[in-house]
Amino acid sequence: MRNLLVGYMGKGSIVAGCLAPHPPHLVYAENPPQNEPVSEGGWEQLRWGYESLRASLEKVDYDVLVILSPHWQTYVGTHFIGLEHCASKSVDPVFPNLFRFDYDMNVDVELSRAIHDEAQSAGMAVKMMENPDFRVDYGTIVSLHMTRPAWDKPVVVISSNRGMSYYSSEVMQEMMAELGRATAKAIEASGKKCVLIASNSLSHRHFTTENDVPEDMSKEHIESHAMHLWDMRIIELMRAGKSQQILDEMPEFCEQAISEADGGAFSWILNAMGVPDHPAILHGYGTIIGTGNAIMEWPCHRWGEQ
Ligand code: 2X7
Ligand code: FE2
Repeated sequence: MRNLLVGYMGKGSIVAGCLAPHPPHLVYAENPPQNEPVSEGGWEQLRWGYESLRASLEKVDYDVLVILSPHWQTYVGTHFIGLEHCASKSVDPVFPNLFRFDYDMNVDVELSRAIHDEAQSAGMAVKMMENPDFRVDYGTIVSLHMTRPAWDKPVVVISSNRGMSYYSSEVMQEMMAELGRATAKAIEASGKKCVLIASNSLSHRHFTTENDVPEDMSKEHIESHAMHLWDMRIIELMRAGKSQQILDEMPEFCEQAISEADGGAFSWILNAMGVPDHPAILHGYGTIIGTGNAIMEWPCHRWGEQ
């Protein structure tokens, strides 16, 4: 008898989406064994926010973490890590005093390739990254570590094609909408349950000098009132489920708040989730060297039940 199900999986899903910022200060403050520098803590509100996100994700059944980081910058198309295993030391180029981290991750190359192929079919410029000496960017590593420090789930790592820097915010948004739809389509066909991570800060104006004690919290605050107003506006929109309005305001947000959403991760995740009108959960907010950072969760796995 012929098995008609062979070759067709289907019914995979995005079970949660997360906004998971990646300042290396968070890992430094946690003092995990993988990181060389030692701290006295700091940025607790954000680290408690991550604790709350992790507790929430503990209740979710999932197979893979899919992440897009603005620090893996590829100017000719969107790239996907195509190596089964990546392990090395990551040193932050701006904060080598805070982040020298031994990472070790397994990649779901099958799913990476499936998203790559869907994006290619939609007309996007894409590439599987297969250089065995490739060093994973610290944005990817910090967000993955803070979301799941056990490093026991395979990951899909997607680059930022810098559409905004190279063309315009409108082009960036168009490309991330396409990539988001391709991501959702490939995940559905894969049969896998995925947690998506957009690795970026909100407002991104930062201090230009560092204190002698980086974790001295008496020196930490938002860079300006204007940045605070933008951060609160975007958080309220997420909490109200107004994803379309966020996408509509994205060009002004990126320009006026110098937002790290310029890398496309935020637009990508909203589109992958189908531009949800369901509210996101705020797990934490805080500043790091003046930048605004929110830890958010869209609990997509619950939406079918409502
Ligand atoms: O990459 C970052 C960031 N996005 C924000 C603050 C501090 C450092 O690194
Ligand atoms: Fe960053």
